[in-house]
Amino acid sequence: MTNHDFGLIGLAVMGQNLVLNVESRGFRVAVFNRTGSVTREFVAAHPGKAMFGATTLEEFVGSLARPRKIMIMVKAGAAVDAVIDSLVPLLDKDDIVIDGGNSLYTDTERRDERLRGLGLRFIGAGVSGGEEGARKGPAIMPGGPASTWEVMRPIFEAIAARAEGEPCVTHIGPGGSGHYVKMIHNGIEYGDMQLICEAYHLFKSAGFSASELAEVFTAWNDGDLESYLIQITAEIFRQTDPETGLPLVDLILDAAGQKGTGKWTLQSAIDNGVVISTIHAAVEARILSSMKERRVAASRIFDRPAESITARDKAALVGMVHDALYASKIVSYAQGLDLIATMSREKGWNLDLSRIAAIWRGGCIIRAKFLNPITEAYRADPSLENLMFAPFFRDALNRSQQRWREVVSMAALAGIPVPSFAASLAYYDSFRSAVLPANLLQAQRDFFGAHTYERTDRPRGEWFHTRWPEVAD
Ligand code: NBP
Repeated sequence: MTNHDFGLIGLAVMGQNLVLNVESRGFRVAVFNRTGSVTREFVAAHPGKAMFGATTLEEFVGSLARPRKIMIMVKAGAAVDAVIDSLVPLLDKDDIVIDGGNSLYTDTERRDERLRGLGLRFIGAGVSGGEEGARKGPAIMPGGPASTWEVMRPIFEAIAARAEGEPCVTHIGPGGSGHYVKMIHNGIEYGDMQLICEAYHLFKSAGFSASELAEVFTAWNDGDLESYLIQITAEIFRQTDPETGLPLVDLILDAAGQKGTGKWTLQSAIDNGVVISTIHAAVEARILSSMKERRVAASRIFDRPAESITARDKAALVGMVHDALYASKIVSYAQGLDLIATMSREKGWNLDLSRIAAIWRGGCIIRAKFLNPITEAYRADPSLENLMFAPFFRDALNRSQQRWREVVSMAALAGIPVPSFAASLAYYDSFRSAVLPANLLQAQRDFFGAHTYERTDRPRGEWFHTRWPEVAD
């Protein structure tokens, strides 16, 4: 049979669920996996589906209608190149290869250039939503030529999640922009998760039980923090360990893992001169958490503060932490979107931040009510310089800032690390400060390196140097 509409290579958790999703929308699919037993078992486990399990790559390619539409869903990195290398000799002009994994956007640009040179078409598509999203409807962030997007559009729109009636997929932009936006999505996800963990840490230190925590997060999920991550956090607090009957969360080791998209986001921010301190703190919090043995040893050596968090009024503490979390979340998104906007200008991608925020409203891990006002803010002003300037978020920050400060200072006094709350607050305070101490910094630079400085009493762009006194060593 040579009439399959869509082919997928890589039948691990994402590939399996994604291809079942595609099939369920009425497309005939062909699948292939490097380890053949995986293909056989997968096809056998889903009888009655319009699905062909190929035993060789040649058979797989031969089973697809032209132009072929082949999605690669394998481990990011060398595996993607290995699959492309073996596919290329089997393909015909205008066939479409889609990399749906979490590839680094620079790899996507390299692959795009190579395949274009061979007369093939390439799409680098970020897919978010994990296993469940892949099966029921992910958010999809495809980058590549608009004409190739148009060919893929019916399949992508059919399988994507929907929010407010619209499919959670849009043509992000050219080249590696789809994977870039997915990378920043993951960075923002790191920030959201860490902020929730910091709120949890404060509540736990104040003596909240797992069932009280479940109630707090359930209530939050009815308000302006409504989101998938808040929802699953409430569920996590409800889960007990079948063996011990204890809350499962208390039995899980506090050493976090990470795969790389957070680190790539930081590297891009540094390359572009954009501050994403909330996400930075979140990535570093995972690194510090992973040093479990060192932390245990240090906990025996270093003094802890005399103060602890005592919540005589638990409801008041919940309200304060809510505001600190909400304000920090605004800062985190402002930073992440600033990075996307900066990169868009740098690369000439012409990205539409309103559309990007709109497709994140469904299917993906960071889906949240919060993305509605972000979508609106960029729709109202596509050239919005920073999300914090949008009236909705400006007012929310002004309303929250006092309690946000109280939470960060309370945590500092009790010795509870809240790196992302604190980094967000420091960013906010720097951002809203008309005057910062960088005058002294410029003086220091001029002193030791003749780097020159501008003056407050002269127009910008005029540079001065002072002959500073010599200092003895
Ligand atoms: P994995 O990232 O665990 O990759 C496993 C798949 O890659 C298997 O099908 C494996 O085949 C194949 N593979 C490897 Br490894 N090396 C290969 C090679 N040299 N040639 C051909 N195939 C090779 O799978 P996943 O968790 O489903 O993720 C797939 C992609 O989606 C990744 O880029 C991931 O970052 C991204 N993603 C994952 C999630 C998630 O929640 N898991 C969410 C969003 C995006 P084998 O069976 O022969 O070993």
